[in-house]
Amino acid sequence: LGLLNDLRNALAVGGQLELHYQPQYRLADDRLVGLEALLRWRHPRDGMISPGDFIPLAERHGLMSTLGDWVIDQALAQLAHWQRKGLPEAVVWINISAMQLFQGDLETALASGLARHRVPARLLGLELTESVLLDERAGDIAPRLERLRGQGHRVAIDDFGTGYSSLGYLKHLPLDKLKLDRAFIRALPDDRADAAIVCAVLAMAEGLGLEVVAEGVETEPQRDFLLAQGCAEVQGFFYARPQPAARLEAEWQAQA
Ligand code: G
Ligand code: G
Ligand code: NA
Ligand code: MN
Repeated sequence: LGLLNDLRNALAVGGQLELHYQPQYRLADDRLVGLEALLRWRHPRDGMISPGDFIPLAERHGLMSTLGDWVIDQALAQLAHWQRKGLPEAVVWINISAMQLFQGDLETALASGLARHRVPARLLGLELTESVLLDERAGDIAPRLERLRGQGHRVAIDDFGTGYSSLGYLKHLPLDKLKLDRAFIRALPDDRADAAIVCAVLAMAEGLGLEVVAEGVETEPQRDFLLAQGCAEVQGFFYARPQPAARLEAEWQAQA
């Protein structure tokens, strides 16, 4: 397992892992209001390796806590840097894997990182997929989410609508936001079924007091449809790809 050893090495020596950031915009005024942090591995021999390929490896071999802690620390260091530069406030959202919830101590890793970097918890959002929420190894998730939100973090459901889960959890879990999966956005505005699903989710979210961000917005007609239906926020290639932090700063500063 060469790749596994390479990943161990990357975590030990540093310099190969990076976070890229994909902006999220508020449709009402086109302001950048959030950024999703996405892990990238620049392998010294094989080039960029997708997290879809190495995160499952990390999970299988007990490296996910270390990798997850690295993501938390890196995102907070970046937030602290942006605070010092005086950039407008935006929430950085990190992806939390199932392993991070049922191994290791996520609350402690977050709390010590926030203290070390002097960043307020409200600026670090947590994205969890439905499958993570319903993984029974994670135990009773509601009190854990309650504690994370008690620390000040915001919590979003990632890939909402694709998890084969009942809607009942929306009643019981303390949540802030739904990330509408890009599967429902792709064929907008023409596909009547997708349009109906998107409108229904927007209405439901409003009734539940949840925010919505639409993922995978790639075209202007998709954007126009979402705006017309009252979707608050968007993320996708139409606006921006995930990119290194430094590359974002000029555009972001310009809106201050
Ligand atoms: O960026 P890309 O589309 O290659 O991401 C592939 C998958 O990897 C996505 O499902 C994304 O959520 C996940 N991913 C990216 N970065 C992280 C991370 O820091 N932690 C976890 N747990 N998953 C991540
Ligand atoms: O599973 P998750 O939603 O975390 O996956 C996020 C990934 O989705 C990012 O790594 C990014 O590369 C990808 N992504 C972001 N915007 C778009 C988009 O507009 N179209 C497509 N096809 N993928 C996107
Ligand atoms: Na995500
Ligand atoms: Mn998603």
